Amino acid sequence: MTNLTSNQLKQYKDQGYISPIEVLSSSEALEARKEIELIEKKMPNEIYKSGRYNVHLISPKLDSIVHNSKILDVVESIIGKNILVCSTTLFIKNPNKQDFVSYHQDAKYIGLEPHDWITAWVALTESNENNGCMKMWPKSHLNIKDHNEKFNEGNLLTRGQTVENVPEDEVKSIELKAGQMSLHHPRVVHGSGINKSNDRRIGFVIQSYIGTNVKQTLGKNSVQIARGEDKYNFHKKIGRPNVLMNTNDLKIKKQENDNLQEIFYKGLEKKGFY
Ligand SMILES: O=C(O)CCC(=O)C(=O)O
Repeated sequence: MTNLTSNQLKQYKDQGYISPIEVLSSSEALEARKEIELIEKKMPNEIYKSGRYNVHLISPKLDSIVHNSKILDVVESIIGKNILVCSTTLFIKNPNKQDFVSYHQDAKYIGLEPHDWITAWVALTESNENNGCMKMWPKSHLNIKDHNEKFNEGNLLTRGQTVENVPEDEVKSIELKAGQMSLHHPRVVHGSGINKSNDRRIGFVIQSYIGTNVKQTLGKNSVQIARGEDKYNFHKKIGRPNVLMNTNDLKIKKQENDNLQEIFYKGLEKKGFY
């Protein structure tokens, strides 16, 4: 099953990303935003900084996006019919802050091998040049690049991973309306600038949908089955939340996030904010 055109599939293969793809209505996107903001109000530290990962494990609204059949149909046409979800991240940029994301390749540090996986970036608010939308360097997915680890102020990445000298004239802005998504390849170089608007920019990022053949080489990740069957069984399976902020689900999220910290900071004593 797919709803991608042959041009879109070719774009993914040649350029390393596809955008925009309609997946949610604007009211569904707003409902998800409201659920995030309710969690922030009730448990202010729960999804802050390194808590931003795996919020779908405590939020039925975000979980329903992860398992949305429109998204899975598209993902299936790229990585095949057996699909696991190994993590999600909230990339929130609040107004009047200097938050940004340096140019980087996800595959450089996430530990998922082989690269039969894909990231879905779902816009829960509009994402545009003014509020710091993602920017992709087309065709950069063809090889792995060197990264500096800068741990710099405002950088939303764990180690401040940075590919230097990205040719800005080749980079494309990925502008999305609330409810649209982009898909990107594990090796495509991407980043984003600061939010100069008066509202938040919220990206709910399913990072990543992986094929069942994909291993976590830097630690362990539990997964949900999104579609199909898992004959490899490389990863522990976890369930889906029925209610918001259930105590047991909060524990599972914490455990999964502790595992992610091991992966992100493997081999380092120094830790960043995320
Ligand atoms: O949300 C952003 O600006 C960057 C997100 C990102 O780096 C990613 O989805 O891999």
